[in-house]
Amino acid sequence: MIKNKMFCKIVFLIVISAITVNSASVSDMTESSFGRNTEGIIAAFGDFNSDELTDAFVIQNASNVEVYLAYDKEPFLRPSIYVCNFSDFIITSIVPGDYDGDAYMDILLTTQNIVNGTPNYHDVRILWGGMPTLNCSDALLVKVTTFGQPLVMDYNRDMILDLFGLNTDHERVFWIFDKARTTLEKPMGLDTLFNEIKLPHSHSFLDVNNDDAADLLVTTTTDIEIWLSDEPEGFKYNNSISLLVGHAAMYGQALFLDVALSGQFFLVIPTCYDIECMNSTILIHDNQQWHDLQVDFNDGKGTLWRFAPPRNDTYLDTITMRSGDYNMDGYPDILMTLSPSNSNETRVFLLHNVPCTLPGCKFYRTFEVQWDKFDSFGNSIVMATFYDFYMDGVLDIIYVKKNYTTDKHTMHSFRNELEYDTNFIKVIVVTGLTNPKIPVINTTFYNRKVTFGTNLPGPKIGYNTWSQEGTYRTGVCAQLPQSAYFALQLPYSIFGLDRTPNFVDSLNVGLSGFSKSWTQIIPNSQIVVIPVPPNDPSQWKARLFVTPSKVILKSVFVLTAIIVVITGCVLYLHWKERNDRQDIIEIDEKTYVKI
Ligand SMILES: [Ca+2]
Ligand SMILES: [Ca+2]
Ligand SMILES: [Ca+2]
Ligand SMILES: [Ca+2]
Repeated sequence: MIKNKMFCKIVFLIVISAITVNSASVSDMTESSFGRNTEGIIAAFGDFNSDELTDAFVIQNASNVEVYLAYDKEPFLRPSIYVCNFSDFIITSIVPGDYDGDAYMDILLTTQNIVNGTPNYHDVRILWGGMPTLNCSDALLVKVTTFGQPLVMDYNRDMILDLFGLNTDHERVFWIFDKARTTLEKPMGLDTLFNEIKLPHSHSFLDVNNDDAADLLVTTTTDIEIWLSDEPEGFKYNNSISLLVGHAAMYGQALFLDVALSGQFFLVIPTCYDIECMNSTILIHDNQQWHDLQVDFNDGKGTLWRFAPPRNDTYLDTITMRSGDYNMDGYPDILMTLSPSNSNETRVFLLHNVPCTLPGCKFYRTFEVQWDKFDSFGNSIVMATFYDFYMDGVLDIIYVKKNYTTDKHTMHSFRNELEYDTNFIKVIVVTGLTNPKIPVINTTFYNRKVTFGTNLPGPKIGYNTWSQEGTYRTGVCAQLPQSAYFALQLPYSIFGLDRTPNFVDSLNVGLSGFSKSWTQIIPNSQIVVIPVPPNDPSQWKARLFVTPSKVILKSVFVLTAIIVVITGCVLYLHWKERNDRQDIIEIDEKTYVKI
């Protein structure tokens, strides 16, 4: 009997140790993300084939566009049949979205001619979606030509995406698309009264005055103009935030972030006080005045770092912060490309959003550079951005490395392994457009008839909740407020809820001047909000996909393993006992015979 118990114990220990080993793995996940197809640069994200998995749009050899479809198994991003190779122009940016209102995602390309191309002039071409393959000849037609890349937004709240930018005469205009695939150019007007647009610009499309309609924020060389949306069509100039603070020499791309987890957007902008960025900092506007976040760029090993000074190179032509909540505490962190002060080498770093505790703090949060976190990436990294490979609400990282000898770029990825289990909600607001021609498709989660539509810029998504300790928490995110110059924003919002396993009290979505709240949201769920019809929020729907958290999955696994082991032990002991009894009976019989 003792022997049997020992046997069971050993089996049990083996099972437990197998589970523990299984949970420890390597952080570099390039192979499991891209397989061998690493060449190219990431240009945008969007669910091209309507299967709820966010696909990536990749530019290869400067002139080819390829959709890397997302899968729930390795490799997570794979090249697809959606590919076009062009020869007479280079692709400067990609913005996926629905530009003809047929519910299928189209691919907007901005391009420059290889021969006679002029810097800053971009031709806009659209590859229409909904075909079994891409019809590459769609791109022969130049829809419009813009000075600087256009901002993708929705001018007239019809869910068909439109553009804002400068035309070839350098006038501010909107280009409005319709179901007939025609383009209407509408001037913004009053050009002469305003400052010159900064290029590369960081225009944004998000609601800043809390009326649930996305406003237009225009970046000029000296300020940020706020144009409010107060009617179904168009924008009215309201005020400007001056950028003239402390004699800065150069500004990077502006971002609007809920930096302090207060349910309010703050304008954050990377700034250099000299053209070599030797004195770099991040400024925040608290809606009254500017504050220097006093980010420490000294790595503690004797090197002073700076923002990579803009140069004529992919991803490096402007200073860009890409935001995402890396440690799931609710506060948005940022990824940035930095250079040491003594060379032009570039590397990427995570800047953690932390409380500001120094005596000189003017604002209650700041960013702290994590110097060692991405040591494994090595040098010549030109860009890093967030992407959720495992669809578990934890943001992993895609980074791009440049080989300066071959002039080629390769894509790599890094798995974000949090040591603790955190909770999140992931929200995507789609256009809600439908098309009767769309057949039944097999999705990851279930079979359904229609797509819910595609990437939508402009919605405001917020939540309110009480933590277990009784503290109030509120957060807000803008969906796809920027799309030009490799902003690489994800089409969904992830709210890190830290370790709060409670229901989220309310989730609010604001769009086109209307809003709706949903209450008692289960954490660790992905919510698809379908705002149909846009002007009647009582009919808006939220579809919920629950992602079991790592702890629950592990518990289920451990429980199953224990049950298997115990059942095995019971069966073995039962068999053993029957055998032993048989022996006793036989012995008894022999003994009886002898007697
Ligand atoms: Ca997809
Ligand atoms: Ca379309
Ligand atoms: Ca529109
Ligand atoms: Ca964070």
